Amino acid sequence: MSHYALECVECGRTFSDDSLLRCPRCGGLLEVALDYDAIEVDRRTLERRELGVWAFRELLPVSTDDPVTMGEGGTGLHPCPTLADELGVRSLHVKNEGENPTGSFKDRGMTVGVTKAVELGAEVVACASTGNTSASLAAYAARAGLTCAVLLPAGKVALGKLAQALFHGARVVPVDGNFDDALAVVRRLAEEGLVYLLNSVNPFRLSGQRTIAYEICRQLGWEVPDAVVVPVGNAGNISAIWQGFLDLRALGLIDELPRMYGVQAEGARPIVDAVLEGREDIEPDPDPETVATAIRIGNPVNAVKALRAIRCSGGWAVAVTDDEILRAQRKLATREGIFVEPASAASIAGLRRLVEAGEIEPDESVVCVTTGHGLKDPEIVMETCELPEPVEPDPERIKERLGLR
Ligand code: AN7
Repeated sequence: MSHYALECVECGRTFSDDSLLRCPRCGGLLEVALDYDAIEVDRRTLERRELGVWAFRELLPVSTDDPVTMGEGGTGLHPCPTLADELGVRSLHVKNEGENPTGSFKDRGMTVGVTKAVELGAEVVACASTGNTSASLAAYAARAGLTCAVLLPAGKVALGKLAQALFHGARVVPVDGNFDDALAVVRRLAEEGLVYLLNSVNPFRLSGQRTIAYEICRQLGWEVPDAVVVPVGNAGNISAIWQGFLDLRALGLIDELPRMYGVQAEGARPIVDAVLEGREDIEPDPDPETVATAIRIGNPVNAVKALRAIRCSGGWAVAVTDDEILRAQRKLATREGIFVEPASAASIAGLRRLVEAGEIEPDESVVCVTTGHGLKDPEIVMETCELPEPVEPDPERIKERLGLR
């Protein structure tokens, strides 16, 4: 007997065929449902292992001892007292996912998803992407010796991510359209059996991303923060993190659950609107736009799950402007030494709004998940930095320039 099944998030039926990417009965999304009675883990065992995705192997839906891995997870949970003070909360930690092998949280999903692809005998793996998914998949496919196909919204992917996808040898197709258009095409190719899909409709990938919650709890000594703030695009990550907390509680490793907060950009906010209007599904936005290209998504496929996570946890969703995002990005870099990409900074900008709105209270503890590294998008940063003119290597001139007299 396996320690997991695939469960339809719409009709609740369960299946044991790992090759499924939708419910064969109703077409709904599938999620990994762990059989908690079949899993034995305790805090001591987990604490003895080096932190990382595979430290939680009993909770991952694969059986191999030989995963496709590069040491993903084990990212820092950094206390940010200066920013906590400024934003008005008792404690703020940043879970910095930019520290993963390819620079984003996607690696947690890909190590599990690509391991499953190999197990299933896939030859071509594929995704649509705003950038990070393609960078991660290209790297893991290279490592596994698989052919990788990626569809990108033309002209809207940050330079670092594009360089990664190209350099790892993926077949890159820029598409005249946005992420949602590209995802629709690649889902079709998957249904025709031409590729194995590794977008966040893939339940195995999201299983790997649950380890963000597992790690936060372990790093806090099995204390659970009051609030977890997550940038939202396709809405897979916030759903996965919530499910991770549910897993740990079901296994008796934690007692409490956090409130989950989603943050979107003003120009791409279907989840925020659905939360404000109390709806259970979103109205797609055909024309999303934001400087945070990673979350420039108008029709998030995991919306139903994310809305459930936000509602069940007692959380909320907020939108932030591009200007707020860029200011938060700079603040995190200059006050705390943490360089993240714009989409990641949305969590910090969102926290400010949530505190102002009284959603998060001054005596509470908060974890913001910063999802990708600042070096992913050097161009956006250089637009606001001034590169000084060179001077001769003369100590006097240089002292003058540095203001050191
Ligand atoms: C840095 O790469 O969708 O809500 O195709 O790169 O789980 O989609 C990226 C998403 C947040 C949103 N932060 O996560 C892709 C892609 C960063 C991201 C998100 C993304 P989801």
